[in-house]
Amino acid sequence: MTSKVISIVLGGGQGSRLAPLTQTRSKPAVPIAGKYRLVDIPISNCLHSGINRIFVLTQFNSASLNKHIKNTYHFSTFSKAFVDILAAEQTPTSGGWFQGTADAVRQSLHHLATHDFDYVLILSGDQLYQMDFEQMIQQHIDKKADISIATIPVHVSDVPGFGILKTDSDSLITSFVEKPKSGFENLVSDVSDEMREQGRIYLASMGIYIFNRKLLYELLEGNDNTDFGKEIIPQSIAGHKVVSYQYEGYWTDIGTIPSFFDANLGLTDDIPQFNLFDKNHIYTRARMLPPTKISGTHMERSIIADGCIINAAHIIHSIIGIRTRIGVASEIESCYVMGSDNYQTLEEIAIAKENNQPIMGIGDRCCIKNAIIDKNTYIGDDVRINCGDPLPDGDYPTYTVTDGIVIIKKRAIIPSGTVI
Ligand code: ADQ
Ligand code: ADP
Repeated sequence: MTSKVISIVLGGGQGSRLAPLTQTRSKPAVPIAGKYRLVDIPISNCLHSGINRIFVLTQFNSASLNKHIKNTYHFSTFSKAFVDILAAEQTPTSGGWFQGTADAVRQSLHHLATHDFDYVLILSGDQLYQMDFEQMIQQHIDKKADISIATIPVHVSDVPGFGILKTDSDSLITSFVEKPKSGFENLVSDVSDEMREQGRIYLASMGIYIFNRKLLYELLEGNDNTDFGKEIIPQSIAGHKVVSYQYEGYWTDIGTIPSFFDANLGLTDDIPQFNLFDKNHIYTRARMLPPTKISGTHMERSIIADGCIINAAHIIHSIIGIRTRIGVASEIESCYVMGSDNYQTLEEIAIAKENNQPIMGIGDRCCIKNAIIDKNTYIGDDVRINCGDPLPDGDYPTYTVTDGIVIIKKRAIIPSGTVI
């Protein structure tokens, strides 16, 4: 059944909500959880569901995304499996940037044409969840649906951020309003007791769709509708069988800095809602890094990736990404440190120290709280980041503050003694 499915991962528009993490890389390439990249989540869900023909649509291509996909997803030459990146491109019939989700798929349809498939599974690239798409496809076939939408019960406070819908007793979607701002009381759904107790009485679209092949072409060709949520889905309700596939597991949007930060740090919980240790684990690049070396550090609720050299005083409620170096007596609390792409040699470190320049990683006696430290940053000694009064939002050459979270930009050099 899944052999008849092609998956399209919507890798992101300009990614401005994740800026500055998306300043030099495309959104699917943004690192998460210390060693993965955003795109690994939808791809892993597909592979665990038996779907192995995957296109990743992205607004601009970055070397790191290409490299990551090329180095990670290898398939037998005897299988039809692939993970291909489709970046917005200029062709004789289109001008460049994708105008929205539907436009992105429209501009990519010609790449699908030569493949054998009956269904297209469309996924968002910025969500954290583990879902078996095989069950959703089975329901789509059993119910003879034209379009299926994965849905999840949400609280009233979340309603303005989602496509909200109502179904009949057979899961057929009878109304759909994209991100309603008011007057949505009539959209309350009949949910399970458990969901009602949690106040989750509205059904939201998860932005995960299955389309029958022929219908997808009909809906996208010959018009200039740009979005699934704003146009294609609401317009399809009347004339087509649009069915809800209800999901009640953990699912969260990670498209903004606060949600990205919370989702990452949430992984350090005792029993996190998103379980990295599940048997259906997330795939990523096998890097063959040395094991992490730690000395004199008190650690609580933290995840430390491979290849780190850590001498900090304490690390609490934090994720420390691959190849991170942290100097002596430093204190790290509620941080996501992404790590580095390479190590400095001992010689480079000695030269930097002679010249009083910071080495890659975090120096000695630093205090860093509530921060995201992007890759390949050089933070000197005695640096204090977000360890005083709450900071107002703002954007500066080496860092940005968003909702009280400090994001140190990729490759930033923060001289010794700096206070942010
Ligand atoms: P949003 O997530 O707000 O709502 P949108 O901004 O269209 O919708 O993004 C959907 C996905 O497509 C995201 O992963 C985004 O990065 C990606 N994307 C956006 N523009 C793109 C482009 N031009 N090219 C490539 N990828 C692009 C949608 C639905 C709602 C639903 C929520 C659930 O519209 O109905 O409730 O998802 O999160
Ligand atoms: P990201 O999107 O994570 O910021 P980049 O675009 O910098 O990543 O590319 C990351 C890849 O480039 C890594 O896999 C790493 O192997 C390589 N790379 C980046 N900088 C260096 C460097 N200074 N030396 C060696 N390899 C590097």
